[in-house]
Amino acid sequence: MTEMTNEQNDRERFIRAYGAMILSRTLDRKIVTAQRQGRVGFYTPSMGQEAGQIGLSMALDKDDLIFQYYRDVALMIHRGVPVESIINQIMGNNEDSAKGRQMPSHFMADEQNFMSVQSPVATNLPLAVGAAYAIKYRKENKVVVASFGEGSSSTPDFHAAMNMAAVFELPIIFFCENNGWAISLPVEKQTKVDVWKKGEAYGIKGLYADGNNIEESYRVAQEAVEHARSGKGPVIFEVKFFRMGPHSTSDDPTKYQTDIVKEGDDRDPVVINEKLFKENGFLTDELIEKIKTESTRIVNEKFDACEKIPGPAPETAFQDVYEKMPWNIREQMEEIL
Ligand SMILES: Cc1ncc(C[n+]2csc(CCOP(=O)(O)OP(=O)(O)O)c2C)c(N)n1
Repeated sequence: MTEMTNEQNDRERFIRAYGAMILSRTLDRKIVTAQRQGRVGFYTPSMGQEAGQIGLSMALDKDDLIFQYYRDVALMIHRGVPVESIINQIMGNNEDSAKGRQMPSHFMADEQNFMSVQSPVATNLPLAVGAAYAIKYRKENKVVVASFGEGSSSTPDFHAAMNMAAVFELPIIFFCENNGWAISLPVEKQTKVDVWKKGEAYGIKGLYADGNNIEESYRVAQEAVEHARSGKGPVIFEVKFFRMGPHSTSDDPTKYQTDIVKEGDDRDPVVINEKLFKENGFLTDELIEKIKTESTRIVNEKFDACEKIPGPAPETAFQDVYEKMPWNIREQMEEIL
């Protein structure tokens, strides 16, 4: 009986994971197409990185804090960030929680504990360490996740954050999303060793998973989260997968990349996980079709609705910084309004 229930729970958990992957993929494709049509300005696609992100998300609790980077759309979707809040941010319209003051792809989501993405790469890592310090100081039962690409491990911030997290034995998971490229720089020119192995130099537990495999990423993520939550200190958890899109919509990877994984290839995580989930009985062809059709409907409807929302009013550019607006800022505001 218990076994049946566990099996059912597993099935539901993995169907939900697959659903998040398809919704994220559908949204990604839609935004890139819309950018090409001139309907949005810029985007950093997350295509190819869904499975590893979702595996981690499955192991986290609602109250955990995420200092994410710009390519974490699947992680956001799986944690329950509404599709429209992602689209509103990309469009910088009046419903965007940052009121269009951030570049597209610089998401935040208060309710699901996502901090705001920062443009300079890896600057989220020391901030995440600070949050983990606060959690330990207050004896809260939360963990912090700080995500970044393998290229970002070449920054001073990465090393400072790793060292400080280790010394103070903080509840943080450094989540390295290795997609093989930092814009046009391949990973071989970035680092001589796997990023997770760098944990050893700091006294941090290092873990690795195949980021194309939801089940494996989830299993290893559980170990990472358990370690950090139980007071054993930080973890560096690396997943590897392929960057299937360009670095951003301003990039043309065909200028420097010969082997590009396309949708439907056998290295596409959607194809890989569909096969695995069909083999173990989690998914059927009918269910796959239903999930894909529903995702397309949701994304198209939400996109059209978000496009009708007007841009933020000019005075919003002056709000949310000062409790009492200084006279010189007020003067500037009055000049343009
Ligand atoms: C400190 C800093 N240096 C350079 C850049 C320009 N830049 C933006 S994204 C990027 C590549 C980052 O690669 P990686 O960390 O591997 O993540 P990916 O984009 O591949 O997911 C670079 C160099 C930046 N934003 N910040």
